[in-house]
This record gives sequence, C-alpha cells and structure tokens, in this order.
Amino acid sequence: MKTGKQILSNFFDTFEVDYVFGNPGTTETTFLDVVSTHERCKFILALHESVAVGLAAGYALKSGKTPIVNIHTYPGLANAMSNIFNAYSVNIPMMVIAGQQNREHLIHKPILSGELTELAKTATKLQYEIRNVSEMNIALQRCFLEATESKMPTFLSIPMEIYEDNCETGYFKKTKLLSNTQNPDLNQLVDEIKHNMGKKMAFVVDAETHWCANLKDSLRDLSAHLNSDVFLAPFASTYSSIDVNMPNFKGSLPAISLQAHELLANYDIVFLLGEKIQSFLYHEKQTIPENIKLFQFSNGNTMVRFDCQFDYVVRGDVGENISLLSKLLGCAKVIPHHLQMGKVPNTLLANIMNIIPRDTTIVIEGGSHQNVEEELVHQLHFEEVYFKSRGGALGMAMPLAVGVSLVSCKHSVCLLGDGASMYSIQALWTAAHYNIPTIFICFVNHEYHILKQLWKLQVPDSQEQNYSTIMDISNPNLDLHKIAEGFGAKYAHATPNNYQEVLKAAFEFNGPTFITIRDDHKYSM
Ligand SMILES: Cc1ncc(C[n+]2csc(CCOP(=O)(O)OP(=O)(O)O)c2C)c(N)n1
Ligand SMILES: [Mg+2]
Repeated sequence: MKTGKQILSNFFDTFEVDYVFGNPGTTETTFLDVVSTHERCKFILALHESVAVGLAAGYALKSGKTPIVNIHTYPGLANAMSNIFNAYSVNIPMMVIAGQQNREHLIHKPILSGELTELAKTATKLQYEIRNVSEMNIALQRCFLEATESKMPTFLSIPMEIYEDNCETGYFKKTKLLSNTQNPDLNQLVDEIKHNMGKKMAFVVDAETHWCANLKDSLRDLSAHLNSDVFLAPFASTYSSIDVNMPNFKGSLPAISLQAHELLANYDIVFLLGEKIQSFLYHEKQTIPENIKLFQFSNGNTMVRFDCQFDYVVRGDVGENISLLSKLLGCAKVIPHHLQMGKVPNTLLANIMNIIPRDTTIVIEGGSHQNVEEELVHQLHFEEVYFKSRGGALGMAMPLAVGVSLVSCKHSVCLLGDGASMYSIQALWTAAHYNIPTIFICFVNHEYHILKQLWKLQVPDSQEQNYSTIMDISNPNLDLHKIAEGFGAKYAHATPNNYQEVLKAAFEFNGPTFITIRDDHKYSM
C-alpha cells in the first residue's frame, strides 16, 4: 500500500524533479509537507504567482527540463494565468499543480475553492483534477509527460486531503524511452530544392526549435549551401538554435505583418522551422505572400500546418531532419567563426551592452525599446537571448531571468521599461533570498511610451494630452531604487560617466542588482 504522500515523493524521484516553484496557501500544505522533507526536490518561494511561473519558465529554457509550479487553488491560479498564457503561447513546458479543497467539502463551495480545471483550460494543454488516490501516479505522470512532450503548460488539481489516503497501485517505473529511429523520406523535397537551386531562399526559425537536437550546426551548413538568409520569427522568444555569428543570420523578421510580408516577398522559397510566423496588427495582406513556396519543419504534435498554407511539411525532430536534408544535399561543413562586429551606436545602452560578455543570457521584456534592444543583441552577437514572449503579457522577463540564473549560477541580464518592471517586481526578492545573480537594466521615462506610440498609430488625430493623462506613470513618480532596496536588491543609476563601475559591481554581486537608466526619448511623432 502507498499513501498519497509516498506517491508524490516517488514521483519526484522517478522524474528527477529538482525544484518546485510556488506560492502556497492552506490547500498546498499537505503537498509541501512532502516537498519540505524530500531529499532532492527544493522549494523556491515566489511572492506572487506570476513570479513562480516566470521562474519556472527560465528554469525550463535553461535546463531543458520540465519544472513544477505549485500555486494556491483558484485565486493563485488566476494570478498565475498571465504567465501561464505566455508559456503556452511560446512552447515552454511546465506542470502547474494547485491544491483543491477537501472533496467532501466541495459541495458547500467553500472559501478558496472553484472550478480550477475550467480556469486553466484556455492556456494549458491538459487539465485534470484527481478524484481518488488510486489515480495519483497516472495523473502526475500524464501531466508531467504531456508538458514535456508538447512543450506546453499542463495543469493538475489535487484535493488537499488525498495525501493521507492509500492504494495498491501507486507506483512508477523509470521508463527507457527509445526515440523513433526511422528517417522520413525526404527525396521529393531534395529534388524540389535541387530543381530550385539559385533561387532566393530564407529560413525562418520559430520558438519550438529551442527543444530540437543539434539544429545549430546543420542549419549553418544547409543555409550556407543554399546561399539563403536566416531570420528569427517575430516573437519566437529565443534564437538558441541559430549560430548568431553566421553572416547570413539577419536577426528578427519585422513584427508588423505588412513589413514581414514585404520582406518575405523577396524570396522564392521560405523554410519555416517551427509552428508559425506570428503577426502583429491585422493587414489584409497576410504575413506569408501567396506566391512563395513554403516548407515547414516541425516537431509535430499540434504545430503542424497550424497557421498557414504549406507546400511541404516534414514532421519530426527539426534538428535531425535538417541535418538529414543537409546530408542528402551534400552540404559542406561550415567552420563556425566569430564575425567582426559592425559599428555599434554610441548610446548608453549600447555602451553598457558592449562590455557584457557575449555568453551572458539576455532577457528582453517588451516596451518601446524592444526593437533597439533586439537590433543591439544581434549586432553585438549575443549567443543566448530570450525575447518578449508572444503571449504578450508583461511580467515574464524579470522572473524568467532569475530562473535562468538559478540554473546557470551566472548573471543573466534583463532589459525592461519602468512600466513593465511593476508586473513581477517581487522576482527581486526571490533572487535576493536565494542569492541568485541577476542584473536588471530598466529604462525610466515615467510613462507607457509604447502605448502612446500605438495610440497615435490607431487614432492619428488624437491629441497628445489624451495619451499623457492616461499613460503617464507620474505624480508620484515610482521610486524604483527604494522599491528595489525594499526587496533586498542592490540598486544603482547608470550614466555615461559611471556605467563601467556600476556594471562591474553588479557582476561581482551574487544577488540581484536593479540598474536604472534615463530614457530621454520623449514622445514625438
Ligand atoms: C499583463 C499586461 N498588461 C498590460 C499590457 C499592455 N502593455 C503593453 S506595453 C505596456 C507599457 C510598457 O511600458 P514600459 O515598460 O514603461 O515601456 P516604455 O514603452 O515606456 O518604454 C503595457 C501596459 C501587457 N502587454 N501585459
Ligand atoms: Mg516606461
């Protein structure tokens, strides 16, 4: 016989769970009783659920493993949904577990209860509420593996009293998973490509390729052989599978659909590696021009043929299949090298970024500086960058950077605006509490600058005063240094005169440093 507690403990062992990221309430105490005494599994406390999910996302991206998030029944899940949605939109796996009230009690709709699976449904791949301890091993395993396989969040609700129940069937096995060793038949595609040699081709690399085996080398060889350009899909979140030093890597495709359409119209064949080319702002001309040939490589599952019309689709591990295609086409091995850097603009941010080691992970939250920041990390050849997720919800970048640094034990650098900093600011406390080295660089302009710009775009004849009354974050101004200090972070204001010392001190500190820089670009269009 096994108790619910033993089943959970065995689950942590079998699936080698290192961390649970969470924010608890009473319904989680029985779950936490197992975690707190478990030998390998450590609980990381976040002071808000959005932080717990962001930490888990950073952990997943950096470690390649599926993290566990533990949150407090309906309200905790509701707070977490924004970042769960971000993770869902951009292929980040995690298993989210919430405690549920006692099953005998639910008929009374007790305080802090609710339809958890219904709430989770819109942004998770799988949702389940355990009814009986005999279901526990399968439910845990299924939710964990579904997240791992689909690279999406899944959700499991566990009634709080179930851990004391016991059953005969609650065991796990460490399965040896043999991947599918069959190669797809790529001959037709090889013929098609050979027939089109010399035409203009481009690769667009989307989010799911983060999880592929060995894409970087084979994409370098194949794209050079085809004399093709390589772009990151807009909002693809990371270019971890692209060699940023290839001369044919052109950075991100424009996010605005019409601009991406106009650029792609210059090509005869586009290879989409991953699910989609996300568009921003509706336009009648869709992002992919109708007359180009479009080939998709996707790991399969729900992403295949999801969002546009394709001539060919190759299903299976994208890295393996690009490598196979490269072999069949007889591509030569291209030796990786470090490109000479182009001219870097003389701005404070550029100067700061220029002294940061290029293997530092950079995390970018959205805001009016996003384009400048994306261009800069491309120009400076940073090797690992996580961009604003295409879920679009603010509040992901700060905890994500902390989650990355938890795994790497090295400083990551998070770039964000003053407005964005307020959505998951409690991430500073987790970084301070667990000595996780993270550097935040925050543009201060006391406004939602980007929303003013977009307002003007949408309603061209609106008056500047209209934007200001609603989009200014002033009177009072946020005192970001005091806020950072209150969460246990170090803080500094960087200027053209002191930025080198400020950065040096931040890299020497084994915890969070919140650095403000002044943003002088005031609204003008
Ligand atoms: C959770 C969430 N709430 C609101 C928004 C809408 N939004 C997009 S950008 C933005 C303001 C960003 O301001 P800031 O970070 O200060 O950058 P700035 O544009 O001033 O450079 C807001 C509120 C969002 N994307 N996500
Ligand atoms: Mg701002």
